[in-house]
Amino acid sequence: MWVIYHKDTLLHQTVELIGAKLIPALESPARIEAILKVLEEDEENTIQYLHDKQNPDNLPFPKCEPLSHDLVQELLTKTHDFSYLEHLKTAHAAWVAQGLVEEDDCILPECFRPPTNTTGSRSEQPPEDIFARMGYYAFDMSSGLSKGSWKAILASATIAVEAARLLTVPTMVALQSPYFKIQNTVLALCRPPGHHCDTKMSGGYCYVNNAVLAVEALHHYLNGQYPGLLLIPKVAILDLDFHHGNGTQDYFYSNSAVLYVSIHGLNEFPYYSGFEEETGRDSGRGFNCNYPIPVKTSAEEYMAVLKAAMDKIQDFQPDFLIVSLGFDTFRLDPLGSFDLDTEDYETMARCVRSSDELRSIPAIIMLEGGYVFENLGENMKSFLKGWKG
Ligand code: Q9C
Ligand code: ZN
Repeated sequence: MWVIYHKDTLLHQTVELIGAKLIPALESPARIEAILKVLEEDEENTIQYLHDKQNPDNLPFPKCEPLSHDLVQELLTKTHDFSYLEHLKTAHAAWVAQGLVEEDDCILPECFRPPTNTTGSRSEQPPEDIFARMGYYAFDMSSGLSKGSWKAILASATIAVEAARLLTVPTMVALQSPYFKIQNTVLALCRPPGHHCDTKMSGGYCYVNNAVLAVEALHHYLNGQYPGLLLIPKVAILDLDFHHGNGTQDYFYSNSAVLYVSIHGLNEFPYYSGFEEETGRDSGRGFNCNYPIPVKTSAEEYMAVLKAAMDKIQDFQPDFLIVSLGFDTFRLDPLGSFDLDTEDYETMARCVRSSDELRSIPAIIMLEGGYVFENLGENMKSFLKGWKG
């Protein structure tokens, strides 16, 4: 398995408000460290350490557009609000400069923008006050910023773009390098996660939507390969995180070239989306599919729903598949309530790859949530075992 990792993803470290308690955020660097450790133990994995400047293009691809950081910026600006990105980049340092916090503290929103405030154009604007702005650009209290957050957010985005690059390259080099013919999956160790983030609001530990970026990056790389043609690939996004990916759904809601399918906890965070009747808008109608399932759902019940979701995806005949993979469906997860155990991830992945057709779709497995870091490595290993078949 190709795995993409960047050590800057570890730099983001915050606190969050759960109940009435301020605690170190459950979404922690230890999550990535735990997964990486297990992946490094298996020599069948090819791990690309993206931060390795000595060897920035350490893959044996003869002719392909190298990863460009300008491109990551360009795609970020295309998919997210410009002043939101500026905010993410500068807010922490601005608070420190104004003496509101110490450098090692993290910052949290305090006053949110009331959605019913429609008295005038001023209320639509970000507040002048840097302190207040934190609440304009967030929808909950699990989206704090620390000193290293922006670097981590950027690394996470870069991983998503790199995953798309690696996936589109093989179509070009397959004939020269037979090894890549069988290589149709990239595992993107993104952190922070992305699926709750829309174009201008962080929340649920998400700051930039990595799945959205990956789709845009696929467009970029494919069209670079075949200049003169406009290729609009069909992309299916399968969201297996315990929580509904409101940001991803939102971005593609009117888009018929992207099918969003999500299985998630019923009446759980983020609370205001993920219902069955959300099926898409305008030409995107029919290309959004939510499977909210009740708490305590057993592995057997879960797999039946997943089978239905995979039928839907197979009917769509996608050119690419992005799996937004969260391990907060694990039975011990503090933020989830399904009854899935480590071996069930193997079954889950087998189900995603259960036909020749499904197996042939080039895929990005993209990390979203999952908070029991002690089990994350084994759960990922189990999923990859099922994926390889
Ligand atoms: N009482 C992801 O898994 N807090 N985000 C929920 C419920 C936010 C989860 C609190 C959970 C966010 C990517
Ligand atoms: Zn989640």
